Amino acid sequence: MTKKIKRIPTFFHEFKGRPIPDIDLASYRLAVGGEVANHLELSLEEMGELLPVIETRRRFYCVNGWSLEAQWRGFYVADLLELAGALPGIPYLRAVSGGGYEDTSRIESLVKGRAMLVTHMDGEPLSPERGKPVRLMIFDKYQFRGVKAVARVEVVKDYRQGAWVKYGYTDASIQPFPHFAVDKGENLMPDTDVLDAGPDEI
Ligand SMILES: Nc1nc2c(c(=O)[nH]1)N[C@H]1C(S)=C(S)[C@@H](COP(=O)(O)O)O[C@H]1N2
Ligand SMILES: [Mo]
Repeated sequence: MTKKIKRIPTFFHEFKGRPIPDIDLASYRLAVGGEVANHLELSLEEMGELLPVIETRRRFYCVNGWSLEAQWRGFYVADLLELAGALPGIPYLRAVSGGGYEDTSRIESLVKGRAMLVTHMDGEPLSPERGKPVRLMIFDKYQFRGVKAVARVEVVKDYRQGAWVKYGYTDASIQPFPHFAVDKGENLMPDTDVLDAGPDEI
C-alpha cells in the first residue's frame, strides 16, 4: 500500500476561489490538433487501446521549491504524437486545460524527458484536484509547464507564453538547490538526471 500524502500544495489557478469541475470520464475526449496528419478526439478507453500504457515512479518539481514523488500511470507524449502523425519540423506542443490554463513546450524536450499524459497517481484515477482525468507530466522541468485537466494538445509552430509567465516564471529548468519533498517531509536536492536535463530551450 502506498502511504497517503497528507498535504500536497495544490495549484489550480484557473479555478481559484471556485470549485474545480469534476469532469465526466465517460464523455471526456482529449483533442489532439494543430499541425498533425490525423486530428483526434480520444476517449480514455481509446487511449488505453491505441497507446502503450506506461507505469513509472518519478518525482516532479514545483518552481515554488517543493517536489513530489509518486507512481504515475498513463501514456508517453511521444506515442500520442506518433499516433496523431505530428508533422516533422514543427517544434512545439501546447497543452490547454478545460479552464484555459495553458503552457507550451518544445516537443524534442518532451520526448527526451519521457513526458507523459497521466491518468492515475499511486494506482488511483486522478482526483479533480490532481488534474482529472488527464494531466501532462514533465518530470525534468518545473511542473508549471505540466497542464492539469488537459482538454486539448496542439502541435504548433510558435511558442506562446503560458499562464504562469504573468507571475514571473519563464525558465522552467530545475534549479540546483534543495526542494521540500512533500512525500518525505524533508528537503532534498533534485535528482541528477533532472539537473542534467539542461536549459529550458523555449
Ligand atoms: N490546469 C492547471 N494545471 C496546472 C496548474 C494549474 O494551476 N492549472 N499548476 C501547475 C503547477 S505550478 C504545479 S506545481 C502542478 C501542481 O500539481 P498538484 O496540484 O497536483 O500538486 O500543476 C501544474 N499544472
Ligand atoms: Mo508549481
